[in-house]
Amino acid sequence: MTMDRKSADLLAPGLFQAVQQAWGRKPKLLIVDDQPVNIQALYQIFASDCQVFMATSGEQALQLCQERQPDLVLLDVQMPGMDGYEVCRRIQADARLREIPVIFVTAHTDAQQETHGLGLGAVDFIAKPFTPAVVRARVRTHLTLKCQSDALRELAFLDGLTGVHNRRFFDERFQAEFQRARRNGRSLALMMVDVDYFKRFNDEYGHLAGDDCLRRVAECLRNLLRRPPDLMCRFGGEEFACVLPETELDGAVQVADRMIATVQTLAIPHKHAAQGGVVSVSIGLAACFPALGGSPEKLLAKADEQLYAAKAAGRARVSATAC
Ligand code: GH3
Ligand code: MG
Repeated sequence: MTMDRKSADLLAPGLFQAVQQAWGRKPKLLIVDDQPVNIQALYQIFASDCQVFMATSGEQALQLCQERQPDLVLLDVQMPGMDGYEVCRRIQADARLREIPVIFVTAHTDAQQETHGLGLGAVDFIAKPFTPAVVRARVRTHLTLKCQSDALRELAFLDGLTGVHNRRFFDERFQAEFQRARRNGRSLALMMVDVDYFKRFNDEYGHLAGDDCLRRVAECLRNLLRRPPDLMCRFGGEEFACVLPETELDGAVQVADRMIATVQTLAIPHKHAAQGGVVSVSIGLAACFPALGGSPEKLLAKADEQLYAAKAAGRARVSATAC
């Protein structure tokens, strides 16, 4: 097969290199068409640059979206059963899916149809029969945009000082983890971790030293939470919240003890410390089985109560309750 220079460039390996680098993996592309021959044609264009998933019906497309979280969907409009418009509407209606860009690939591209599809939230239209170079170029553009918006979203959930997740992220994820624990009948533990006598630390060493201390404590806590579903964030000021899914009270107490000990081994000098002349933390811990009742707010209030108890009992310790 001969190829002119331009299409050879477009088929060169590494077409999505920048995107691939940012994500640390190949982009995930879902191709939806009821005609396998159309899927095959699109597959050949992307097979080497993307991880490609294929669906021949709307229902299958939605299922793959849930299971695989593709980065982009190439969606046929006319399909028996659920058509492409309905698939797009359902993707937009689902909070877990709505960030996935949808490009319609259709033989019927009059202005009215395009307006309708774009109104449903699609990002682009490609006319059939398509030109491979055009399809590649459009997909590349929209994958790049998706990559950039993912990065911005991630940034919006990070705390600027410490680099750990922020309160906004906690609010979303804590609710979601509580519901998940309720559904699967597992225990959920919440820890509130607070730096001891931090006001005195700032007064003694200055705010910049205080900021540096918070960064080091945050990094230390984060390194101690190793299971993938564990979540740690800066709750506010010198207070951090840790959510430990599928963890019962005993296990969480062990993690808390390790946190307290490890923060002390950072050996950050603190003239007015609770113990040993170095910065320490106190931890309030509460664990519950959401399937038996309760609410995220109640669990948070319990962990807070325990934090006050740990402070009142002398600081640099954990106080815990099952609820
Ligand atoms: P306790 O042991 O009872 O927790 O006492 P504390 O002094 O740690 O608690 P308090 O709530 O009285 O003071 C918290 C201090 O944390 C006050 C505030 O200036 C400081 N702080 C909050 N956020 C930051 C920050 O981002 N940087 C710095 N340097 N200080 C902060
Ligand atoms: Mg404090």
